[in-house]
Amino acid sequence: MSFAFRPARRAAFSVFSRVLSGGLTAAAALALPGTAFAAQPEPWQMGFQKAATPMMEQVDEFHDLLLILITLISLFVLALLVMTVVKFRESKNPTPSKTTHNLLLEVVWTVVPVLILVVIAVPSFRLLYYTDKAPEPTAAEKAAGKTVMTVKAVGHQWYWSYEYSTAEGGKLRFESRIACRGTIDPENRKECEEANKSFQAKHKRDVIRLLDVDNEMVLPVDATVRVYVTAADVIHAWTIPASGAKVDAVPGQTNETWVRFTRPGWYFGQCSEICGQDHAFMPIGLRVVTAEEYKAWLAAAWKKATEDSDGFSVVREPQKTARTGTPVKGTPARIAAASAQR
Ligand SMILES: [Cu+2]
Repeated sequence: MSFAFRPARRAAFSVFSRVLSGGLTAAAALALPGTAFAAQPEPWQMGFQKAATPMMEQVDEFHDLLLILITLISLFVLALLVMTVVKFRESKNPTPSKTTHNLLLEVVWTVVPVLILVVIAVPSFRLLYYTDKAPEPTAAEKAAGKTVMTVKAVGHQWYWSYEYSTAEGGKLRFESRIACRGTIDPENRKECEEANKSFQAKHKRDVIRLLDVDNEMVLPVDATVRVYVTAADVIHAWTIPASGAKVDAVPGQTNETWVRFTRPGWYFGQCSEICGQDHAFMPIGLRVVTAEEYKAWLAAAWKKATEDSDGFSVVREPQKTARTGTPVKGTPARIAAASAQR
C-alpha cells in the first residue's frame, strides 16, 4: 500500500527523518557497543522509533499524511481568524452585517470536512486491516518454504511469558522478567550485580535499565510472525513501538497481531495497559537474529525447557487423566504431579 502523497511526503520529511534516524543510530551505538541496531526511547526523541517492520513503515506514512492535513487545516483556520480580526475590526467595520444564513457557505463547510474525513478514513481502515492478520505467504514464498510462524505472548502481573510452537511435540514456554534494575538491599544487590554481570558476558553489552529482560523473546529476521496475545490475570498490552504492533492482552481472550522485522537487532517495548503496582516493570525485550542464529537459540532453549530450568519449560497438549477426565495443562512435572494426586 502506498499513499498518493508519498513523493511530497518524502521531500518534506526526508531531512527530518534523516536527522532523527542519524541521532537514533548514534545513540544506539553509544548504548550498545558491538550491536548493529537497538530500538529504544532516546533522550529528546522527537518522532517515532525508526520503523523496523512493513507495518510500522505504513504507520509512519499514515502519521505523515495526518500531519500534513492537520497543518493545512490549522493554517487555514488561523488565516480565517486573522482575516476576521483585521478586516472586521470595529474601526474599519462600524456597522456589522446581520447576515445569519448563507446556503453555499453552509454546504461547503459541511461537505469539505466530510471529504477530509473520507481522505483520512480510507488509508486508516486499510492500515487497520493490514495490522489485523499476518499476510499468508505468496506462491513464491511458499515455494521457497516460507511459512507463518506463531508465537504466543501472555501477560502476567508483572512479567511476560512466551510460547513457541515447535516440531518436537510440545510448546516451548519461557518467562521473561525485567533484568535487575538496582536495589538498596545489600543482600539482593549482590545477586543483582551477578545477574547483570552474566547478562553482560552473554550479550556483550550493559543492561539497559527498565527495558532489558532476563530471557528475551527471539525471532528470526524477515520471518512473518503471527503473535497471539492474551493475559493470565488482568489486562496488559503487548507492544514494540519499532514494529508498530500494539495489542491488548485480555484474560480469557486471544488477540492477534503480526510482525516481520527487516533487520536484526534489539527491540524494546513496555506493557501499555495500567495493570497494577509493577506495571512499569514488565518490559518486552526482543532480539531479532539471522535464521541460523535463531535455530541455534531454539535448540538451546528447547534443551533448557526439557530440563525445566532457567524459567524455560515444555507445554504439552492438555492430557486427560483416567479418573476425572479433566485436562491438565502445564509442564511435564506439573502434569505428573496432578496425575499422581488424583
Ligand atoms: Cu501489564
